[in-house]
Amino acid sequence: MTITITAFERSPDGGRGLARDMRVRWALEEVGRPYEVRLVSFKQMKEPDHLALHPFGQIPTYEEGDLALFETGAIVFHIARHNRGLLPEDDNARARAITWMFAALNTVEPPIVEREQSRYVVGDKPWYGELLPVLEDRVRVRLDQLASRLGDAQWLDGAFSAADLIMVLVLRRLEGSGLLEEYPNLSSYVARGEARPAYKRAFASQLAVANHDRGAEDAERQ
Ligand SMILES: N[C@@H](CCC(=O)N[C@@H](CS)C(=O)NCC(=O)O)C(=O)O
Repeated sequence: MTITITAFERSPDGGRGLARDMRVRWALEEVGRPYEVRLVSFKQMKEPDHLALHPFGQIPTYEEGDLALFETGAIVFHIARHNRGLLPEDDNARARAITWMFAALNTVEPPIVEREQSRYVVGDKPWYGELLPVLEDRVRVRLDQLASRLGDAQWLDGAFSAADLIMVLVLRRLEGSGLLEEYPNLSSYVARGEARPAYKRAFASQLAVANHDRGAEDAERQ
């Protein structure tokens, strides 16, 4: 059955792999499932056809036959359940990997996104200079804890799993902040994720969309 995901027609990150379709692309690449991508504009994302797939008008979505899903945690979990390679076979190890998926999304991602969004939401306020260090310290609390749990391990709990896939991409959202660099073991962990062939294929496919877009803009200017 064909798998179709949605992604930004014009990703605000210009193809740096920070948009959340990257999670789904990487998961599909890890398990060797081909997929199609439907690109949507910001306008289309808020229109009824897309809202029927995603109640919050966001990307990515995932369609496979009669099934339509939204929320990257649920999508990656679905892919991992139905294909080998992203979750351990052993019941307890699987439960622990799922726990880490939730931890990445519910415990580590929120302060990272809060810090990132603050610039867009209140970046022009006179008190922003005082707020930012507070938000950064909230991120550091989680990074301290994560770094101390990860220690010298390669992955969060034994072999690479869907939890690492999500955690690596959550941590990548800190790019440019300098925060990740304060934690050498977390930086190496992210680099290990980025070195995986499936990651590289997923990254290249989302970058190709941005490059195509840039090519079209250049052609328009000429
Ligand atoms: N919790 C959702 C977040 C989805 C999300 O924030 N998507 C962003 C792109 S990375 C989006 O569509 N932003 C545009 C908007 O919210 O209007 C998930 O993990 O799928």
